[in-house]
Amino acid sequence: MTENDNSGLVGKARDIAGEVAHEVKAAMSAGPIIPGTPGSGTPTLEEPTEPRDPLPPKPAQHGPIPHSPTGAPSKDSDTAAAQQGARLTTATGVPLRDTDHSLKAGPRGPVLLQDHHLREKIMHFDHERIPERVVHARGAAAHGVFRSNGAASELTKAAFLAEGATTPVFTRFSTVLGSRGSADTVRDTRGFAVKFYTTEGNFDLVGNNIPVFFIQDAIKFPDVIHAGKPHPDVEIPQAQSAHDTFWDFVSLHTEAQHHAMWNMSDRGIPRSYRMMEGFGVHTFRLVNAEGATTLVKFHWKPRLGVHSLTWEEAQIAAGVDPDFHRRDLADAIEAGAHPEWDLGVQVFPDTPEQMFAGIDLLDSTKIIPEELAPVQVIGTMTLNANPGNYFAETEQVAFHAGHFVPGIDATDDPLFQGRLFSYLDTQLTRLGGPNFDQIPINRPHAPVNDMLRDGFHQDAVHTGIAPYKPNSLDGGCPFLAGEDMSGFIDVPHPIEASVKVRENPATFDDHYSQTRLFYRSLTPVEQAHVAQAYTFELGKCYEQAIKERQLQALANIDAELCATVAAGLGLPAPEPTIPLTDETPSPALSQIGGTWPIDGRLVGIVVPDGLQDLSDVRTARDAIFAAGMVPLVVASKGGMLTDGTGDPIPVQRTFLTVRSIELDTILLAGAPIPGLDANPAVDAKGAAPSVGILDPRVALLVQEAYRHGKALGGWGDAATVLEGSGLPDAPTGVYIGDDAADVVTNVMTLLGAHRVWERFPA
Ligand code: HDE
Repeated sequence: MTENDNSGLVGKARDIAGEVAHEVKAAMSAGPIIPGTPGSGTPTLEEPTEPRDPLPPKPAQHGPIPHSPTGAPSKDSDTAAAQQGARLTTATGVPLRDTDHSLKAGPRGPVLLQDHHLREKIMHFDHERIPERVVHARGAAAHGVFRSNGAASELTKAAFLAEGATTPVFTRFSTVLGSRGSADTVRDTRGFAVKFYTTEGNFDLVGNNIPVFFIQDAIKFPDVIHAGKPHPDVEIPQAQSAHDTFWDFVSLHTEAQHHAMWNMSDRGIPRSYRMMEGFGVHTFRLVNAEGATTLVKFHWKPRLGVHSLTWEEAQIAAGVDPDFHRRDLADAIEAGAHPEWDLGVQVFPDTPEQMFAGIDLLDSTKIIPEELAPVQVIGTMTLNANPGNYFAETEQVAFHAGHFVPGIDATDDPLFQGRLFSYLDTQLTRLGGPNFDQIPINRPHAPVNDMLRDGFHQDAVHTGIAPYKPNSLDGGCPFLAGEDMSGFIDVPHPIEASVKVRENPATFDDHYSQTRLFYRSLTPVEQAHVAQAYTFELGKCYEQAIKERQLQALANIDAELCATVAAGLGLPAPEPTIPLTDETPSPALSQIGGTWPIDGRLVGIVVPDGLQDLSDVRTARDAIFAAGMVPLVVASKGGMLTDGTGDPIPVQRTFLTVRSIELDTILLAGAPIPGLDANPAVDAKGAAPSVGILDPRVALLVQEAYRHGKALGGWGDAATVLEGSGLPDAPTGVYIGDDAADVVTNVMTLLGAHRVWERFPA
């Protein structure tokens, strides 16, 4: 079995305890995994001809946990292939002996209309696509489990939040603006949607990685999305906000300024889905067993910390690896580095005015700083398996902000109220009818007896004759639930008696002070990134008036920020039109300054040609695996590295295929001379200062990694690579030693801070 060959692990026993999602880690522990294997079997050179049943999925994959369309547990396996038998058939199960030739009147045709297999095959292919989501079209998802610690059981009667309850989940991350095939690393908000398959029905927490939203009222959603999407005449630019229509809207509709600032910060370019916070954004109402209510905001806190790409990394990745985030998620899970988030709540008393510390809890453009209302952890989510089929699961999953369970309820936030309509409605076109809840990934794990009948794609074969209430013909079934066990009980919350109006409360009027609060809570490095992002985005706008209008908004946020951006645009910085408030910074909003686990991080080991002794490389690989990271060996050409003593070492990347953006850190096992395919004069990856001595692709690797604040390490002649790549003398965050294990230990310490922040000018 080679390093990339996991076939021996297939079929290992899986933990399907009760309803809980699988722990594939046990199966993976048979040996370290270099993720990325395309299938569960190792292919033969010749096309296989001996009939055999479909292969099982890879060890780190499974499908939806099987339930009937109406929520009954099924004995089916979530790892069984949907396709059955060894032979090719039609959709109706008729065996076929030829799928390469149409039925023709003689070898030279014409083709005959009676060829059912031809017509069925083409007809089905023609309809393989469904409409992509109008927003959040591009995404990646994983299965997992949520374990409650019971801390919320005083606040809510929701069964899945009782102490010790474990609940299967399916979580989908996404960008907002781009089409389904767009790049992952664009500057944008990320969706963070979790479906909890609870014993009381499905609960969906459909949030984002940014705690505020562009608009306060759902009626503005089409406006902000039309502004952010590509220009309608030429459909440019794809998946980004650096264009006139976006900034036209944001600078006119200034309640969008706070969210826009978060997008311009490092939060807009996450390093990984695994390293993002998630926010429910709106305020929710919890109801406990006694009927008492509390208002809460939901937060997901990643155990790996919140980390971002640099803007240059994000741009390179969008071209070199547009699948950067989905690959990262799938690979980490396959490598056994199961990402985890703590779910927490900020808790507020449910007072009639629904305000906290002077902040309106119904205004989704506002946060409550964590220093005023700490986040209390109520459980932990672990993502531990990849989907078995992208379309069936990630594409067809249907989240709905109104999928509540008993004990969780909506508030009157006008943004949320509009979502309650939208998420049901959108599925009618996207998933082709009203029965989308019966698609396997959407099926509840609780009994369903709903009196909803028929319609497109009805999967349930309902029995009985009385899908109405009251009835006696079906024995009165279904019966109503008692109040103690029922969802969708509207908490008797008083509504301000008033006349019908189309207006916002006065507490929604301030659009700038929290934007300023966010900016002032960032460290100088993060603030510099914000200024660069505004300068870049506005610099991409064509119209002068739009740049000037947005500069006016920045003047109302922070004079220094405005001046920096104005200087970059070559425009004068305007004076503020409102008095600037003195906001107390919220340190919790900064991403920098701590140390975090490094699970699943990718470590490149660059090995020069002809290294006589590979024992240091083996030592480094073992230490990297032992730390829960993934080593990728990089050499001048593919194949195996051998030194005649230990096991051969497989090469995962060559100087041609590697790029710095996919590596969190680089270890140099010496100084590689130019590979046979290196051509400094024409190589797209550029020439090094020391052409002829050092492979130019390695020099570029080191230069980029250094510029992006990545830790570097090495042994042997590694120091000459640093010099040859043009790094400064005594570079910070670089550890060169004699002992490979010692180098790995030191680089791991640096990696814990995510980047070598000292390298960034503030
Ligand atoms: Fe969404 N949103 N949204 N949204 N949203 C959709 O539903 C909508 C909003 C969010 O991975 C759509 O099934 C309206 C806030 C996520 O499948 C659609 C408004 C937040 C996802 C829709 C909002 C979100 C969606 C498109 C203004 C964060 C992807 C396809 C009132 C709290 C879920 C679909 C997935 C998807 C409507 C605002 C998060 C059209 C009308 C605020 C993560 O129904």
